[in-house]
Order: sequence, then C-alpha cells, then structure tokens
Amino acid sequence: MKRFTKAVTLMMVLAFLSVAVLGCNSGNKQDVGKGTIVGIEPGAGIMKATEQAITDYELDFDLQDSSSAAMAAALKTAIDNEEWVVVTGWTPHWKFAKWDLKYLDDPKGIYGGEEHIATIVRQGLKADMPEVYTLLDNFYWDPDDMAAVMVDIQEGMSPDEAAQKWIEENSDKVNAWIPAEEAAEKGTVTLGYVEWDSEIASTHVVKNVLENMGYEVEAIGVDAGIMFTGIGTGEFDGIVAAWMPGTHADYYAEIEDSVENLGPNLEGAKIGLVVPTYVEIDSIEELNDVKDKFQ
Ligand code: PBE
Repeated sequence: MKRFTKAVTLMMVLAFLSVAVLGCNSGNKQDVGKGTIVGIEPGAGIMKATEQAITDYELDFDLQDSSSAAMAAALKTAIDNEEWVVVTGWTPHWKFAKWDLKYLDDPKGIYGGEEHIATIVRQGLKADMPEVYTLLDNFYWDPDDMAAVMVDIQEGMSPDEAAQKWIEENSDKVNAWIPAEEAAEKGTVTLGYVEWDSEIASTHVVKNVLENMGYEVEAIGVDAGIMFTGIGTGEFDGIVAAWMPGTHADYYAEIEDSVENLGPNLEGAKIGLVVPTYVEIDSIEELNDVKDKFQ
C-alpha cells in the first residue's frame, strides 16, 4: 500500500513537471518561424500527401492537424480578415462555390492527378443482398451533383434532408440506379464513411435511396483507417468513399484482396494545397519565400 502511494506521488510529480516544462508550448503546435498549413483529420490521405510535400519541397512549414470543419472555419476567418492562409483542400467541396480559391501548382506531382471516388463492397454482398449490390454498383454521379448536396448541408440542412432533396430533384438519375428486380426481403445495410464533407454527401444520398427502397441503413462515421479495415473484415457492407488511385492507395493496398471494388462513383476529384485567389503565389515551390505571411 505504502509503495503504491509512493508510486502515485512520484507519478504526480512527474506529471506536474512535464506540464511545467511543456506548458509554455501547450496549445501551440507551431515551431517559431515556421509557416502553417491548416490540415484536416490526421487519417486523411491528403495529410500524408502534405507531409510528403513538406519533405520533397523542403517546406519550412508545419502541418496542423484539425478537422474538415475547423479547416473551413480557418479559411473563413482568414478570408474575412483578408489574411493569407493555406489549407489542405479537395474537389468536390462547397468551399469553391463560396469563396474565390485556387490550387497551388504542384510541379513534383505529390498530390497526383485526377482522382476518382470508388465504391467498395464486402465479399459476399452480391450473394447476400443482390439488390443492394446492384444499386451500389450503379451509383454514379457528377462533381456538380455532389457539390449541390454539400452546399445545402453547409447552408444548414441536415445530411438526410439535403440528400432527400437531391434525390427528389434528380429522380431520373436515381431511378436508373435502382435495379429492375426488387428483392422479396429487405434488411439492414451498414455503410462506413468518414465525416469529410464530400463523403457525408455521397453516403447520405446512397443511404436515403436505400431507405426509399425499403432497407434499414446504418451510416457509421469512423476514421479513414477504420473505414478501410471495416470494409476489409466485412463489418461494413459497403463504402462509397475510396479516393483512388492516389489518395487512399495505402489503405486500399491493405484490403484489396478481401473486398470487391465496384469502380468509380464520381470522376474528376482532386486534392492539393488551396489558397484564396488574393494570395500572390501560384506554386507550392514559392511557399517558403512568403512563409511569414502564413504564421
Ligand atoms: N479528403 C476527402 C479525403 C478523401 C476525401 C480529400 C479529405 C482524404 O484526403 O483522405
């Protein structure tokens, strides 16, 4: 007992000391003198690509972890104050409809070229739920469709409301996804996704279409890594959120042999570093010259 108390006391002292020593740095992840790139969730492919960009372009910048929502808020604050800001950005995204933004050129090609978003299903879904499998296989839309749903959500609709509105306004497109042969028995479909704005939009459209067809749907928001392991183990029936060929290449390589890839559900996606158009540089290679403007 006494030994236990001593150990606890020692731990408390150590905890106190580490707080005291590190305290001056708390809440400030940025090294003095470095510029900041405002990032999103740590598991996102674009975060890994940005670490790579920092290394390959020898950028004197720190990448700040945050969330998609916090990234958008940082962008808003900077634009309201006409300050320079650089964020990890992607298309489709409502931010391009709302503000004048541009991608910084990436001459080294770290962020890859044009991406597509793929639908992936668990093994066995075709046999277990052929109607769901065919619907997921047929699901395909344009960046403009996705952007419309994203803008409605950003302007205050719930993801389900925005999805339902888009479905009603695009019934020709949606009806073409729905298989001719209706299943006699419906059931529960589990979709995994990450709470990136683009994936909130797509997953809720598919969720609402399936619900309209009579299925129960659980849309489960998780980390990127869990989304991919979850589809690999079959815990999820499907995901509509795999960014290929570059952004999620590492995650995909881990599970590729234990899933079925149904191909693109959207083409013309892109990731990169994004700045407001008033930022007077055009390339990632110029960032170091103006890093003081990004602190
Ligand atoms: N994103 C949106 C994700 C894929 C979808 C670009 C933030 C990522 O970087 O992993």
